[in-house]
Amino acid sequence: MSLSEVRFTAVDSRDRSDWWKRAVIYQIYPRSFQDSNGDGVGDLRGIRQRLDHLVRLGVDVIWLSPIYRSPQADNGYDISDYQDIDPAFGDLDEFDALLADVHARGMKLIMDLVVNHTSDEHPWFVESRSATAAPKRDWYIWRPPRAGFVGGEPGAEPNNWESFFSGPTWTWDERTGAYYLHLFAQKQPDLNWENPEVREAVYAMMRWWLERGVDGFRMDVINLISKHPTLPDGPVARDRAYGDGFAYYSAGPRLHEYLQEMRREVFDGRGALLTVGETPGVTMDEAPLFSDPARRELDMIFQFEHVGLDHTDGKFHPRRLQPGELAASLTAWQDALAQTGWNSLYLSNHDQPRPVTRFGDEAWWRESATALATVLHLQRGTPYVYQGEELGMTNAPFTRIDEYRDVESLNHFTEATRRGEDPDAVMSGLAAMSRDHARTPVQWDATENAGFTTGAPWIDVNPNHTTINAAAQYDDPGSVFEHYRALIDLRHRLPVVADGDFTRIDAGNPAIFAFERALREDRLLVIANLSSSPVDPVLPDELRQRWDGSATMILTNCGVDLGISATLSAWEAKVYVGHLGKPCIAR
Ligand code: TEU
Repeated sequence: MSLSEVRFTAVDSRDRSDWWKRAVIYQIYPRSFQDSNGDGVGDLRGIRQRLDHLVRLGVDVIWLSPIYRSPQADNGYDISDYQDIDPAFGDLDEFDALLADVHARGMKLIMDLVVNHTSDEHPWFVESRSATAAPKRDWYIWRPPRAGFVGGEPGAEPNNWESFFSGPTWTWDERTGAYYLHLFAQKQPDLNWENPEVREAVYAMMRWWLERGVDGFRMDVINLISKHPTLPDGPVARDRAYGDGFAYYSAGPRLHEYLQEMRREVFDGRGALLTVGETPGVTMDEAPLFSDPARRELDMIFQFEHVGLDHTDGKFHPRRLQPGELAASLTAWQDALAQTGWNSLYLSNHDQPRPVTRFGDEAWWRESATALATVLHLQRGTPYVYQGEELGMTNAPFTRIDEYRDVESLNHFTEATRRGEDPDAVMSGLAAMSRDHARTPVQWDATENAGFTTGAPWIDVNPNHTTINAAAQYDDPGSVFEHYRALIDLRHRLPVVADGDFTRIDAGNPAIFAFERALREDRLLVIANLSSSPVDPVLPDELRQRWDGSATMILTNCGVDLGISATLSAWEAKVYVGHLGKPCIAR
């Protein structure tokens, strides 16, 4: 039976303020999406040229990584003008044209909001660093050297925190004889959210974008905007020069106050918008505080547990996951937000390695890419597709440091080798975990540079674009792209996908991720083998009795249906619909 023959409980989604529960969001990293002018860097006009790819895929919302004016020290996450477009990407007229094109196709567009920090070239920081008496001095976080030290000498930093991008979080500024805080690169000074003028300036900028017509924001490291007022030292791991300040710079005492204030000042009374917070390190206890609708903060957040499972001594010393670890983590988050709050579902973004390489198996490329997508998209939450994921793009085969571009990777290489780590070992860490794996250009076709640019791309195109590319996958019913399209279609058509409860099913083997979704009488059953060997599911009797004979398979990455208890081949995934009571679910 095909999906079009199955009828489900109708849920009226008009006027739903939580419309985003049935939406799928597509992240564009503009620098690597499509170049239109041959300079090797993707741009806004390039995005406009490729919008039909997104229409074909069926996504509802585009999240645009930063396109604001920026020195590009962190590829645009270092903003020097929040109300202008970087010339590398276009200008405000081109942006308006893009927004109009997106809206004309029935999609929405959300912007990346990077307000934990600015660029050091932002006029606010230029003024702040100019004099201790400057009116904007207090817009950033300035501190004197540690007592007993002379500013600029080793160990004189105000505290021992290590930056996300290696080295201390403090940079000495000779002119005014003080250190400024930067949790990320030196060129990304942290704003002082304690200062009400800073908050008002941010809110005014956000209102300006909403008035221009954007549909919401993805908020970069939003759980880091409130710091512990005394900025205490963090614990120091063995053999490390710096401490971990996470407990003191994340989830600070005023975080939720700021988010509630932002909601009132920016979003109230504006209709169908979307807000999603990026919250690294957030715990299951904290998560509902952000996305409980009654608290009036954000619609949903990105948690990081499953993308940290393979870290050992930091992200650049990864390990291969054991069967079942990924599913256990995702299940725990389903359970944590079952009653209150809402999950953002993702396997990748511009900061993470490619999921088919990391969580799947390139030897089972198509099967593992589609199995991972199946278990992700059919959970409760809002799925995010990162550009190229829908094509099963893989990690880059980089072997030399000069192939990498990312400030995090380059700083890590310098710091780790300076500390005495074996350069080959450092290169293996990058080969597994560098953010650049997500940033190689989208593989549109098999031509030179994959159809991304007619010039020299800013980062190398993956040579496997000759086989892995969009043109080869359109209309091929077995392709990764068509599988993603089918999953997105299921969310739009079946209310049980968007709104149903989630229950993990123990299928007798940790490699199997099986779960059931339920909404009133509608049921959905997902059974997937997340391993490269065949496995026999042992399903609970109660489940078999309920499903055997009545299960209708509506999607598979394998082609055959031998029933819900059949042996699963490597990375096989299948989806069944069923019901309680009536043979077919009528509205
Ligand atoms: O990332 C913040 C973050 O915590 C990570 O995803 C980060 O990239 C990783 O921990 C480094 O190992 C956000 C953006 O997504 C990222 O691209 C920016 O570089 C960062 O904030 C600073 O704006």
